[in-house]
Amino acid sequence: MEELVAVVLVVCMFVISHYISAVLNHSLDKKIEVEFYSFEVVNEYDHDPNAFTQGLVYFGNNTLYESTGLYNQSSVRKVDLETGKVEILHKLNGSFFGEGLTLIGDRLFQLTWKTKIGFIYDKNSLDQIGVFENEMKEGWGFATDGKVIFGSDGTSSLYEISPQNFKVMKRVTVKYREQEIFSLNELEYINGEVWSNVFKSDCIARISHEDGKVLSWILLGELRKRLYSSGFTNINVVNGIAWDADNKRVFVTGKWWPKIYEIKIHQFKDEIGTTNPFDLCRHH
Ligand SMILES: [Ca+2]
Repeated sequence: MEELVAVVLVVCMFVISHYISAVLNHSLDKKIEVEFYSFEVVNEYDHDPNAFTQGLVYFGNNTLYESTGLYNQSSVRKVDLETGKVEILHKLNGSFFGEGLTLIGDRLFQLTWKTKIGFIYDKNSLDQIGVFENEMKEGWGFATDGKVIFGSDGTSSLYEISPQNFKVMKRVTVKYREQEIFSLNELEYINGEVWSNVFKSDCIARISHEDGKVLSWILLGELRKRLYSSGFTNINVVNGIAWDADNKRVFVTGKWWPKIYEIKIHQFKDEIGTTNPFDLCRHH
């Protein structure tokens, strides 16, 4: 009888140890599923500290286009990257709150926050040459791959919008694992991914626009902390991503930030994959 008990015990231990190792392997798989990136600052440039940045686009020749928000203060502007000088500024009517901005060909498309009205400008003069109606709930972020416009409206939706008639052609729900990611804000299309600032967080979500899956996170909290510790205590949230495709440069800034940063990102090497990204991204 004792022998039987011993055999049963051995079998049980064998089964349990296999079960534990299967669970561990499973969580190990999950660990490498999501990637996290830190960054280094390659260059920093002056940025108008009164610009409540809502949209940032790189054009070429060190030229940026920027959309700024707040009622009675909204604008679209052409900015020299290296000096921070605002070369052309078009003020919006005070009842409009400027939001996302994107450039297709010679035309800039700017969202406004709650009106569902957007404006079209000539990129050279910033003269307003048209208006469009936006079907999203609100206007938050805009970006393009040159064919479609990607849009965000502060929810967990990422939209594909026709640049011809501004109809929504596709909508995906953005999720990290099974959790919806809300407050998608300023956007940029980079190497097939849509990068999105997440409002009131210090992170950029790198999103697959095919299915809305968050592929990885870039943690920018140190940038904001760096500005705070340099005495810039009036700054608002991280917002603004621009991409120089020719020279592979990423630029980021924030609302009322006195600087625009060119960053290079680095994948985390340590075992951080099981950490909740919301702890890492929280606006401290
Ligand atoms: Ca952008």
